[in-house]
Amino acid sequence: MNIHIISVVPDLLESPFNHSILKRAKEKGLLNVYVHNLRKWAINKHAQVDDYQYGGGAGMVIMCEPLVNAIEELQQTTKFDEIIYVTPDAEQFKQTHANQLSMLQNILIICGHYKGIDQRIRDHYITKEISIGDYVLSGGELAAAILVDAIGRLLPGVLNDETSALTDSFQDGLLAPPVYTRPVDFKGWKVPEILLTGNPKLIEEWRFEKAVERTIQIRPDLMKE
Ligand code: 6GU
Repeated sequence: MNIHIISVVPDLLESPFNHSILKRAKEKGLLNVYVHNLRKWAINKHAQVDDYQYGGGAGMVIMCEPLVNAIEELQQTTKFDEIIYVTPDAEQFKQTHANQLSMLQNILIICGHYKGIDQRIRDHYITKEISIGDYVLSGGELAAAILVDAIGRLLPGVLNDETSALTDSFQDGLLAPPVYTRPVDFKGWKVPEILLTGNPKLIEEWRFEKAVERTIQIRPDLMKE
């Protein structure tokens, strides 16, 4: 999968994909991430990409010209399945989105900054708008990094144990159950006996029970869904 990202702060996206699981995904050639600096398409020698908003009000808005030029240049070599704008005024990102997006070949993510991007770009180029939650970040870069992480780890062959994504929180609509490792007794705190029985059916039932318990307690809203 190829993920292109357009940003005015590309440095923020230097490190997130170069460690752990995503690093392996890149090394295996399963994921390519291309970060493009919007200033490359700036409209003048001051590297301008944003301007004051019509109607007045604080905050700058990313202009049509540089961003559209950037998008159209990238479109000349890549046919994007989705052009995603990450912004707090959008539908909230869920595991189902990650699952769906992980099946695509080429996606482009646009990071806004300041007051966002000119609405006309949203109207005519953006195919999907995603927020990562009900809070405001200073820019879309960290949100974009979260999308890439959530999507990248789902790509076939990325995780060592291919079934492990299936047991993630949310993948079955429930939070994940508790997990334990050695030692069996730490300061008198014991690992639940059932996990030591070696009985896969009993263990599976116990995990499901705990997942339901946890979900009811912490995220009752998920149970309704
Ligand atoms: Cl995608 N961008 C910004 N700037 N803030 C956010 C967000 C995105 N999602 C939640 N807050």
